[in-house]
Amino acid sequence: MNERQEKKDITRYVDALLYPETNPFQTEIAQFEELMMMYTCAIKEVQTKLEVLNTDFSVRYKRNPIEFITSRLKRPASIAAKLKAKKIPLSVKAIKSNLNDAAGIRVICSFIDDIYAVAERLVRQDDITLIDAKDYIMHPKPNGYRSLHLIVEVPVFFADHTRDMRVEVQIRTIAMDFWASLDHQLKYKQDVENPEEITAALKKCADTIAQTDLDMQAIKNKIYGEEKMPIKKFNNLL
Ligand code: 0O2
Repeated sequence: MNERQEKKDITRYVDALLYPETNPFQTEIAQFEELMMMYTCAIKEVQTKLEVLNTDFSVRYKRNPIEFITSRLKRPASIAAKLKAKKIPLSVKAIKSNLNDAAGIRVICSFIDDIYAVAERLVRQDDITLIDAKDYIMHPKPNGYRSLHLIVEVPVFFADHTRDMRVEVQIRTIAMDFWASLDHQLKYKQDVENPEEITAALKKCADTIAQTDLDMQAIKNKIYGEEKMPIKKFNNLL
């Protein structure tokens, strides 16, 4: 590199640091950070709604349908990989328009009917719009994965504007979560010798766990009765 080119590069680098708004790369980073901040706030909004529901249930029905709630922002590498898989060039605009799961909340319930009770009461709230629902409990994935996935939109009030933000809410029982966590761990182990055998063994575990969920639900119905926490049909909500 000659001296002139080197000076030019240094000037560009210093300009990028001093005047980020004039540098396209810096601007994109700033916009990405702002978008992630907005998703973080959307997670807070939806998580608070779920916590309020859980508290209300505990007074009204004398039990908590939610065991615990976790949340995550999708990692930049996962965002990039998902856009690449969809053959969409990486940009902040592309994330906003094409990804529904940059903000994610996982709700772990005690029993299967709690999942639908929580989902139904969340999506019927005035400021929540249900964008999509995938019921992998009624229709498990071929590998045995079970969970209810909702994409909801919630308005978030920022300092000088309001934005409708999308959040993916995955709702499942403790048993379904136990299986999904281990399945997730095993998927990253690339060097298994007999993948078909492992897949079949995992599917068998998923089915056993699903039967246990149904048995636990039956026991709960005997103790609490089925009418204690009425459930509306979830399919009617989309
Ligand atoms: P991570 O790390 O959880 O974010 P779409 O989002 O609609 O374009 P996609 O991604 O197929 O299409 O959505 P889908 O099927 O509703 O589910 C995506 C998410 O569900 C995954 O997110 C996982 O969290 C979970 N999931 C789906 N299938 C499985 C499975 O077989 N095993 C486990 N353990 N989890 C599953 P990500 O983006 O893959 O990862």
